[in-house]
Parts: sequence; C-alpha cells; structure tokens
Amino acid sequence: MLLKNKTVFITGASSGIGQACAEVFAEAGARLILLARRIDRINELAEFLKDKFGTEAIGFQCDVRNAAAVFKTVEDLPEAWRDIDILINNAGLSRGLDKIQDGVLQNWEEMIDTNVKGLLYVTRAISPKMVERGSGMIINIASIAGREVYPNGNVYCATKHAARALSQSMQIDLNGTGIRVTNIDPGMVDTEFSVVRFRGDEERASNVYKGFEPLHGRDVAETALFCATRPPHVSIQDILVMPSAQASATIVHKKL
Ligand code: NDP
Ligand code: 8X3
Repeated sequence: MLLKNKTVFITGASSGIGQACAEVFAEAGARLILLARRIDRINELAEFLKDKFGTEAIGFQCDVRNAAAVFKTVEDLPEAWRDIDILINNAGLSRGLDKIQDGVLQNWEEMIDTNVKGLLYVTRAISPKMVERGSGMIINIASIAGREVYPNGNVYCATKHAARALSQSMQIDLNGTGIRVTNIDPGMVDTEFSVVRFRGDEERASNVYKGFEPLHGRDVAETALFCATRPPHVSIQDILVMPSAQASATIVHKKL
C-alpha cells in the first residue's frame, strides 16, 4: 500500500497502458481519477477496481483535445478530489503510417492535437495546484518514437519528440517547486495502439506483434509505479523500456 490515499489522475485510462496504470496504482492503494472518451469502459474499470481492491475511483468522459472540457473537468472536481498527487499523461494515439508526401492532414491534426496539445492542456490545468501545494509528480508517457524516427512514422514521431521536449521543459520550469517529472519511453506495447493506427484493421495490427513478445501494458504501468514510489529526494527523469526482442525503433528480432 505504498500509495495509500494518494490521488492519481490518469488520462487515456480506457485501454492499454492507461488501464494497466489504473490497475497497478489501485493495487498500490491509490485513489483514482480516470479520463477517456469511452466513459462506459471507464465506469466498468472503476467498478472492477472497487470490487477487487476497494479502490475509490471517479471517472470522466473527456476529450483531451478540447481545452475547455479539460479545464472544466479539473475545475469541477469534487472538493475531496482536488489535491492531485500524481498526473499520468498517457492519452495518445497514432493514425496511419504514410510517407510524408502522402500524409493525411486529418491524421496529422489528430495526433498533434492529442499527443502534444492534449498533454499540454491537462498539465496546464493540473500543475498550478501542485505548485501551490509544493508537491506532486507528473509522468509523461512518450515513446521510443520520441528518441528515433522510423519510416513513415513522421508526424507520430514528431509528436513524441515534442512530448520528450516537454518533459525536459517541465523538469526545468518546475525545478524547486517540489514537483517531480518523469518521462517514460516504451518500445512496442501490445495494446489497441496498432488497431487505432490502422483504423480497426485487426489483422494488420496483430501482424505488428507477431514473432516476438512485445511489452504488455502492465510492464509500462509497473515502471511508472516504480518511479512514483521512490523517496521524495529521488526523481527518475527518463526511462527507456523495451521488449527484450527490440533493439531500436526499427530493429526487432522476430521468429516468424
Ligand atoms: P491504446 O489505444 O490502447 O490506449 C490509448 C488511450 O488513449 C485510450 O484510453 C484512449 O481512450 C485514450 N485517448 C486517445 N485519444 C484521446 C483523446 N482525444 N482524449 C482522451 N483520451 C484519449 O494505446 P496505448 O495504451 O498503447 O497508448 C497509450 C500511450 O502510450 C499513448 O500516448 C501512446 O502514444 C503511447 N505509447 C504506446 C506504445 C505502444 O506500442 N502501444 C509505445 C510507446 C508509447 P478513448 O479512445 O476512450 O478516448
Ligand atoms: C509506439 C511505438 O514503435 O510504433 O509509440 O512508435 S512505435
């Protein structure tokens, strides 16, 4: 119960890494604020965690691309939920895998609006109160795609390079405020990520993870939990976590 009574705010908790974070942080005793657009899934998850761990959790339907909705969600939090100890900026997505010259503008907008502007809106809404209280932690889920680019990854990689730059900026700007900032860069994780990237093409998505064992959402969530449970004088600023079979963004040892 390392995080007993700590309040953790997780974006993109309806699936994959965000959902796994909810489970792992619940197991560690935290109370949870869960956000996503698919509120039915958030409500089911909150019920499940209440039954399994006795977790106190509240959920909100919120599109992180909508600044007004993000600020309203945070401003309207019930009194007992306003002191957020840990923010996990996880909501994000990829759309398409096209050469830059063939790029689909709508896909570009969606990735930039979610992965960069969404992360910024949520951070802007939550961080001032952390500064006021003199404590808090922000965990940004970026990606190996924030350190390397790969063929046709162009705009997705650019958004994750931006997320990485923002983690570093937050570390500098929040220095001395009592807020720790952690950047986590996962390699390939078997979530709904590729199904979303390929707009529901399950076969194409499952081929991405064939022939090796990718990370699971829980592997990333446990990494986040490790960072969140260090003593206050320790800040894990930056972590790269890869499947053992993956050496770089493009080199994966597959046995097909
Ligand atoms: P999933 O597709 O399984 O989960 C993505 C989550 O983000 C969902 O809960 C989704 O909820 C939420 N989300 C997407 N858009 C929005 C939005 N506009 N507003 C609110 N929530 C949103 O993928 P992952 O779990 O893999 O992705 C989580 C993060 O991890 C992303 O930032 C991704 O870039 C990153 N990542 C993933 C890797 C991978 O290989 N899977 C590797 C490295 C990083 P809903 O649709 O209900 O709104
Ligand atoms: C998701 C992992 O390798 O598809 O960030 O970019 S990858």
